Amino acid sequence: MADQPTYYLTTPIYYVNDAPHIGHAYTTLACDVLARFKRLDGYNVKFLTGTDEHGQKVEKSAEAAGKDPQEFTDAVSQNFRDLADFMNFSHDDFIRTTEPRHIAACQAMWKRLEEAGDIYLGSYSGWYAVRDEAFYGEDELTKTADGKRIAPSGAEVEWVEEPSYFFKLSAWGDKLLAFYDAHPDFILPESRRNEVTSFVKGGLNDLSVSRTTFKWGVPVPGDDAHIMYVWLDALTNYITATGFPDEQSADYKTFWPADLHMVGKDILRFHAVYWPAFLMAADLPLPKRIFAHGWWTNEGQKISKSLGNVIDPIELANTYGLDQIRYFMLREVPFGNDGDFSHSSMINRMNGELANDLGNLSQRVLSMIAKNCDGKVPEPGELSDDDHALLAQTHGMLDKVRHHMDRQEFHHAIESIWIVVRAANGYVDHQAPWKLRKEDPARMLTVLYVLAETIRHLAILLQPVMPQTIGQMLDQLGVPEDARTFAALGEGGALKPGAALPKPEGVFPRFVEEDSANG
Ligand code: ME8
Repeated sequence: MADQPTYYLTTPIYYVNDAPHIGHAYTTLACDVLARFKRLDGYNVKFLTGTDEHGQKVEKSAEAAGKDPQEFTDAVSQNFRDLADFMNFSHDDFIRTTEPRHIAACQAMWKRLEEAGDIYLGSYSGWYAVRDEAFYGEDELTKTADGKRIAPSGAEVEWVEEPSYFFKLSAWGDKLLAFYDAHPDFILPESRRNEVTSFVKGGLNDLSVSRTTFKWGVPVPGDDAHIMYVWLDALTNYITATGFPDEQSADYKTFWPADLHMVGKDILRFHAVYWPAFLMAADLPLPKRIFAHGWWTNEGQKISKSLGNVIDPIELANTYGLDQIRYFMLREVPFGNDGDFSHSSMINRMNGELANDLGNLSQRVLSMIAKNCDGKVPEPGELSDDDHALLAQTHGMLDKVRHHMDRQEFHHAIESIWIVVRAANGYVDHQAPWKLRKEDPARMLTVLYVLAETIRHLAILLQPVMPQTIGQMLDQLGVPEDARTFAALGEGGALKPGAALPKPEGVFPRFVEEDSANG
């Protein structure tokens, strides 16, 4: 389709120094839900994720594991791909920064910056945190009792002195500020935008963009003694995946600039300051949005390997169900804020909202249809005011959900759906179709039809969040695979009275405590 709208979204590429955990799964999940939503809404979507495999931190981790860096990154990167499959992520491409396509793109990017006159040779002396792969000014650091210097992220810094190429970041401050001004939705949420703006207003220093004291990275073109700073290398992945430096490639033309770079708040500065400055200097178009989400803690504590409280998404999904945790992560915390994981809130959401609100609604209605309508979609009669009222809410959902999804307000998107779930439950209680069975069977058929149509809408809109379980729900409603897009929400896709339905089965079990012992 020539005029099909397009949408390109990316996750951060994760460092391969460590096993993937819930934080990585969270960012990619948010992108997965959005990618699925856009596809169902008719977009040609490109959804990119991957692994960041160069730099001192990865080199050190490989060394500690007694492995050659390539062998090490091959193994850890595979863990990230396995997690993505396990989580049912629908990425279209998985990029690794050690791939030849990416090394070529990085070197092309370097040359453009150099030709633009934005790179010069100097020497760096200052503080560097390997954990963050970031340079810090003395004024940003705090000192511990034993004299160590600590970056705001909590990472320890070390003194570095070496020849280095610099990027003239200082020359881009005003242009960045003008860009933020002209594009008020470039950085979301708004509080993060303010943070970035005041950082840039404070004045930018030139950025050291090459290192000479280790080898694990992309060589600087024309000067093999230097390797490119890992963040310049890593950020370039977003454009590599579109075929850059071939600006004539179909993917580049279709998808660059990206619609959304989704990141955690820890790496906002790299995405909202450095990356746009590199792109401006290289005379390339800038992405449309950087969204920085919040940070998860575990039962109130920072998640860290040293505290031994890292949450393994696989374990969690084995306990509660994959779609249950997908739902929980996007429902529990207003997207953008920090959030706390606790088993009790997980169980509350799972039992209260999935098993009770949604699961019971669908199970009640479908079993009444199975029992009282011969297992066929009932034939509605004339609609009452109550029927019209519920259907109006049902039909109004898509616009609301779309509005929130376009601003990455996943929690509001889900709430817009849940308003209708609750309204439908209220309608069941009020209409009491089980009583109508004897008193007014024709009215019962109408009520069950209105409910089945409402459930069809709810399910179609919930597919991005819980693709597997909701797929089963749509199977039970007899909705064909090709009638599950948002275009099919309209009358053309409505349930056909008389169509036979399969035997209903509950898809959202309650969590009972013994399950944890078994699972
Ligand atoms: O920073 N809560 O990679 P990284 C929420 N390679 N999100 C979390 C989280 C938590 N507790 N922990 C991690 C890097 N994340 C670079 C990125 S991009 C060009 C290069 C998520 O492996 C969150 O998205 O340290 C965060 O930004 C990212 O993982 C950091 O991943």
